[in-house]
Amino acid sequence: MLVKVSVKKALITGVTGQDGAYLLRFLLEKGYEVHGIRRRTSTLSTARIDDVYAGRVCPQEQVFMHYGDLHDGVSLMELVERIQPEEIYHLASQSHVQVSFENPLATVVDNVSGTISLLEAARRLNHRCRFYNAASSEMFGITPPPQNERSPFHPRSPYACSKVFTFNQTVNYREAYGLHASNGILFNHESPLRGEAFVTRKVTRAVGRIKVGLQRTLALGNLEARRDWGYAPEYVEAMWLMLQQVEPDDYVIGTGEMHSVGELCEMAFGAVGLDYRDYVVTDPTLVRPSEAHALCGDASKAAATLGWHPRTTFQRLVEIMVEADLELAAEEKKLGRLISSY
Ligand code: NAP
Ligand code: F7E
Repeated sequence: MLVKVSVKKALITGVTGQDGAYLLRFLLEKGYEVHGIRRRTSTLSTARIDDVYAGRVCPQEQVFMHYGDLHDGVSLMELVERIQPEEIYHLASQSHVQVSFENPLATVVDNVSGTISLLEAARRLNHRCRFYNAASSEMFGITPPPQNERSPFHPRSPYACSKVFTFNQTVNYREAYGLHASNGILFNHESPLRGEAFVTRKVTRAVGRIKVGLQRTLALGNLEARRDWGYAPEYVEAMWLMLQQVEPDDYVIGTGEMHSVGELCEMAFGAVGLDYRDYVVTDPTLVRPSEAHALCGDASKAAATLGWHPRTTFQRLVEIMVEADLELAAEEKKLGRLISSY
């Protein structure tokens, strides 16, 4: 007689993004049945997960994709009700800080309303569902580093303001309804799957193209800004660990090390024997109206409670990204055309 072993069901919003793609693989490896929410876009946005989706990474009955959009609360709630996930990882958001200055309303409305709809949907599952909210180190803004769970928020962009709201809303659902809802206050985390509009990937992509002769200069904004950059696959593990705890809580996740954008350039260009000062130009239009100047995470609570520790150094992270983007650039050169990445 065949006995059907029940597997845990997880729902990931933002499954087509950097973190969604790593979390999807992580949960599949743990044996979860994973449901992902993607939105309809005129050009396909599933490149990061196509190998999974096509059934090459896992059996197709282990992964399911659904259309949904952050501003369509009705369909989000209907999806949660239908899927009945034990864990929701809410990662979808307009996640680009600079863009949030240009599209403040869309950023805030989507980020905030999507989170409320999902929290409300989780609440209606009557304690059968745990909830992870992707909060952000950007919430600390100009609070001096190092920042931890007790540091005050001083958001410096529409994006950061929206994340403060979702953070508080998540805490409120925990306190008001006893929902197992946790906030991950993640500092910047990067990888070869990082979107090309974020500074690490913008730099490593340019390094690859400049090295093979396909690009001459790289325009950047504020070279003085300092960030705590970690390796994304390790950060999705922290999300999962938060939902495995008996009690829900909020955790800072970061490496505790901070570097400037200038140092990032020095290391990335240096990795292929180039001096960034010969290629990087500054463009005032890329400087933000207000900036979070220095962010550095003190993740000692996550270390003590979750047993989470960063493993990849900044130097190794930069090497991983430069190596991947050198390969991509070499492929572009061979094909004679730009390969649109993420
Ligand atoms: P990302 O690569 O920009 O991915 C964002 C995801 O959200 C994509 O799947 C995107 O879909 C989806 N999305 C955006 N707007 C949507 C909408 N209106 N409806 C449905 N889906 C929508 O971001 P990430 O780096 O993976 O980050 C994941 C989450 O963590 C985000 O909430 C981000 O704000 C937060 N966070 C990130 C970092 C970091 O350093 N990466 C640090 C702290 C917090 P498309 O693919 O269709 O665009
Ligand atoms: O900028 C400076 C820029 O866009 C980092 C998101 O995942 O992490 C990310 O937000 C720094 C900033 O990331 C350029 O001014 C200089 O100081 O890579 P970024 P971010 O703004 O820190 C947080 C934790 C999130 O939550 C967000 O979702 O680099 N910078 N020149 C530049 N940044 C960009 N993008 N482009 C430049 O040309």
